[in-house]
Amino acid sequence: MLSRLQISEFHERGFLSGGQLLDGAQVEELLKELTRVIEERDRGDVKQPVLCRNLNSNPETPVWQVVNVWEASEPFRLLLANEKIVEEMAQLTGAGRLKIWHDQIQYKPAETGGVNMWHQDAPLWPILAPMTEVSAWVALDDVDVDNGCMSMVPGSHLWGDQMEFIRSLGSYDDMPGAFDGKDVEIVRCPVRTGEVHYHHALTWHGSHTNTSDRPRRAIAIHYMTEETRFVASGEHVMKPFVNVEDGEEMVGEHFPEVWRRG
Ligand SMILES: O=C(O)CCC(=O)C(=O)O
Repeated sequence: MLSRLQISEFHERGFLSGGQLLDGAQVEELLKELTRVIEERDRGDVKQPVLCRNLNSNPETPVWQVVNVWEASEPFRLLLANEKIVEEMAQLTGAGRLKIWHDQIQYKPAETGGVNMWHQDAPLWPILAPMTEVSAWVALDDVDVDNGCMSMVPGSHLWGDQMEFIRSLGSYDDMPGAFDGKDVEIVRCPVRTGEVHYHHALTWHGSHTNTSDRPRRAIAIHYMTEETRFVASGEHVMKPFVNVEDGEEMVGEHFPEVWRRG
């Protein structure tokens, strides 16, 4: 349960540390499951996530991206409806109902993990409207400056869709100190193993390289509320799973409801 102060901090800054969520045994179980899902990714006889791929062409230094691991793993499915997350997500969004848009494992291997370039989530999700989703990002390792923690720009969720400008940045280090007359402050966001961190779908964020000798594994769970509608003109890896018409509420077996008020 978040305090009033934490909720107003989120509305002001566009992100918030939610504190401890999982104990060591729960994290161990999820890490084991992640390893299993990756190892079994080519098997036809076990449930698969929507996407499980190595983004790096060198198999010795993989960068794993797994989308909807919950569809392949019961412990990850249970995490979506974790009592603390959904209660706090309801506080942050004011939702009457919460549904899963999708989840995504972010696994930066030791020493070789690359950059996740600055972005806003919502403009990369053009099949959803309005741009009000909130994500819960759960660390499965201690994530800090050395192994590629996320950075956030406070207040940027109030500046609208600015992906055209963000895309114009040449590299991760090119973020300027000001944009459109506003200060651009970069806040590093370390998150310890088993802790949760929240961010708004319009908050500018990204993460730098992992040059440490430790892996950096985390799962981002992206939540929708009852106000989220399908926009048929957009494209996204989850679009083939949508079974509603343009403008209708996003519902369906691939977008499970995990919380309802009352
Ligand atoms: O884990 C990262 O580096 C970035 C995650 C992210 O972009 C997100 O959760 O929206």
